[in-house]
Amino acid sequence: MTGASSGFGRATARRLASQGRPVVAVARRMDRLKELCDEVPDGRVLPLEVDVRDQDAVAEAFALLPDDFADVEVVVNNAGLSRGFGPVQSAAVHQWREMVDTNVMGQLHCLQAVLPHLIASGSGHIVNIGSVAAVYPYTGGNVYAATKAFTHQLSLGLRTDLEGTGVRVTCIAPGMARTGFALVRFDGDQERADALYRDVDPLTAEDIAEAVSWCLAQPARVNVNMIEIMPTSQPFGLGFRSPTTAKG
Ligand code: NDP
Ligand code: 8X3
Repeated sequence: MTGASSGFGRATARRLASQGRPVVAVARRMDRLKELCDEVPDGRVLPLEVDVRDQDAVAEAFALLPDDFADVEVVVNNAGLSRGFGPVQSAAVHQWREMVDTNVMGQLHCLQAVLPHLIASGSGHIVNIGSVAAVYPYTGGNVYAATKAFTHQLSLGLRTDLEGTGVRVTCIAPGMARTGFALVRFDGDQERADALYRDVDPLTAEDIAEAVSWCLAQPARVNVNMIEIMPTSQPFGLGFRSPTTAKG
């Protein structure tokens, strides 16, 4: 489970551990991962401080998993972020690089580390977290949305590459959810993050944990390719209403 220190990842790790699954919880903030471990009894969560952008660190972490956690059956590729909200013509290159390195390369590093094991086992399930941003554009979404479109297409591509292996691939595309996501996007500006959700009753991290859990629970013959989940109050990309529209 990558990105297990917050939001979807944390809720999903909690959910899967409560079902008796051993969970390898990956993120950079060890203090948060330790909090997660404290919430889950019986040592079912193994906290691993790994930056998914670091290919060698990801490979090493997987290769050195202790016996109780080594038989990986499910990979939830969830670690990801957005930086900035400006139009592409005025964006900062370092923000693009961080999003691409995390959302695109990070996912690939995790896949590379774990796929040989899943294929050898003849089963397993990869769940990639995409986004409605990949499908419904909004101003300022540009590069972030494109990294998520990568995830959607990669998921379909994986399905073809893994034909006959027994390994399943699912992409879940959530809409607006109140997690740490907006705070990261706005570099810790809580007021801006809160403003994003003002007119929306957003999804919760638990809503997405429930979707992941449901996909995993399907019989082995069933592959859920894609689930798109938006808040009821979000019919558009990012739920934006222009001031004019909002007033009617
Ligand atoms: P959070 O900010 O709450 O969680 C993001 C998680 O990703 C954190 O655990 C963070 O851990 C981890 N992470 C980020 N960078 C790295 C890295 N380099 N290495 C390892 N872990 C990393 O946001 P969400 O839970 O909302 O986001 C989870 C996923 O869902 C993301 O891929 C996001 O794009 C996607 N998403 C979010 C939506 C939303 O509205 N919230 C909607 C649609 C998709 P740490 O900082 O400790 O490393
Ligand atoms: C995050 C959803 O709409 O805030 O992927 O970009 S959105």
